[in-house]
Amino acid sequence: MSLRSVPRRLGPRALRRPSTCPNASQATHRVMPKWQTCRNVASTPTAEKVLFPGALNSEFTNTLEFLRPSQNKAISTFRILDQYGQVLDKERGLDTTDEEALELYKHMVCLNIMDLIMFEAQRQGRLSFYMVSTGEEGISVGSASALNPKDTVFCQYREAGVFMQRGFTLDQFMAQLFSNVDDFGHGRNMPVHYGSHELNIRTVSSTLATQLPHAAGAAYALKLQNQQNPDVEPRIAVTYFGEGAASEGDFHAALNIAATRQAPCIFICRNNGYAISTPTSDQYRGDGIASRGAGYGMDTIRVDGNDIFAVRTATKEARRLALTDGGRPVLIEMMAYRVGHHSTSDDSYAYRQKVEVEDWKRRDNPITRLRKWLESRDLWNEDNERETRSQLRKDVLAAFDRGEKKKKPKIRHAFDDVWEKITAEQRSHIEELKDILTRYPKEYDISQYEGGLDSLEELLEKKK
Ligand SMILES: Cc1ncc(C[n+]2csc(CCOP(=O)(O)OP(=O)(O)O)c2C)c(N)n1
Ligand SMILES: [Mg+2]
Repeated sequence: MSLRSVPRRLGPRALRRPSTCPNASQATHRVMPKWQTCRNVASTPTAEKVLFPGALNSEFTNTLEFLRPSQNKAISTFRILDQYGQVLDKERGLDTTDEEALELYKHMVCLNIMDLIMFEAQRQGRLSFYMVSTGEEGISVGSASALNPKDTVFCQYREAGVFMQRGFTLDQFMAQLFSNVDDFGHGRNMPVHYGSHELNIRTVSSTLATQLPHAAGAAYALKLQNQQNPDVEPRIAVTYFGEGAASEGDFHAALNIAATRQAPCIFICRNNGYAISTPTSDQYRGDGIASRGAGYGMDTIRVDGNDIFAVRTATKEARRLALTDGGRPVLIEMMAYRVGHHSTSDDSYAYRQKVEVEDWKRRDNPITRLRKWLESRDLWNEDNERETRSQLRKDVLAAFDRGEKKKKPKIRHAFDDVWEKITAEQRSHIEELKDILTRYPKEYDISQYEGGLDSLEELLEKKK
């Protein structure tokens, strides 16, 4: 999806052309919303509407009135199920079959079990780091289930459910978490930085919000591709981020470029109330993150993240909107509460009351809400719950065992994939590393690395 893959006709010159002018490339702007077209006049004596280029649809007024967002009604939160798992609008019904609901439920439970096991395993010193999704399983699993598997996804780090729903296996999770020989990243990332080329999910990056401009750019490239290949099923880009990440400059740059370029991108914010120890009350004064979508001229909705049906329906509709009129971005703010600690490096009771967390655990969460719905339809009962949990626990532990036992990736991967041929500087680093590893065998147990020291030899030979 680099610019180089865009044909000349739609190349950099077309990208630079302002999209608001009628003479802009026909190919890139076949369908234009009316309000975007250029005005050739600054004003007319009888004009009722502002004709300044910066605010095209504003009417004149002689009332001196400031916008006071604090006096507006807060943006509503869309839900389909109430807290007791009952469908609120019986006529509207559901767009999820019983089989799909059961599959979603099992994925959420599996994720929850994996989280419990891996969190404990980190405490035992068996892996270096972990992050749980507790309380947010419905957002990741539900939204992923409403996308096309070919849509390209850019995650933050608390969306293991997206990977699980798309088919990332327990062995693949474990390979990344234990940095073993099967890890797609060759052990070069810290745990929970999953990625899968096959599943169209770009690798997680620690640097907050960098995934947002990446997604906006990918969406713009997809817009061009969708237009060039009308016979191929159109695709969109989707990105996930926390409300804390929305305080980064990259958030604003991404939303703005996606809006001005009308790129088919869904921005999914998981608003879980905290950015590590910073509560939302210290992060912003406005109405959550949804109000910002409106500011960027974007279709926006706020959704109850504890209601997986609402998450699915909103995501499906967002996808439809994202592909309407040649493309447009959509923002979804999914409301949740971060039940777990931020990560295994955090103790959240240092900055929030335990009772607050216990209260949320009891009050509402996506797993119990769906379970209540399943039970009300006789699709689930206590026996199913016990058997499923026991089986999933066995599956996770078996994958854990396999993953932990496997060898580590070749040491040479520490130097691979940077330059085509190793540089003189890299060569000296490799030789120095080899020397240290040879001299201090007690400190560095290289037997656990595939190929031991030979892989460094291999690299020095191959890349001459
Ligand atoms: C650019 C950058 N700044 C700071 C951090 C440190 N950091 C890691 S996670 C995090 C909080 C993010 O909160 P949020 O986006 O709400 O996601 P959540 O953890 O709640 O899912 C911070 C500040 C970072 N990784 N990158
Ligand atoms: Mg957060």
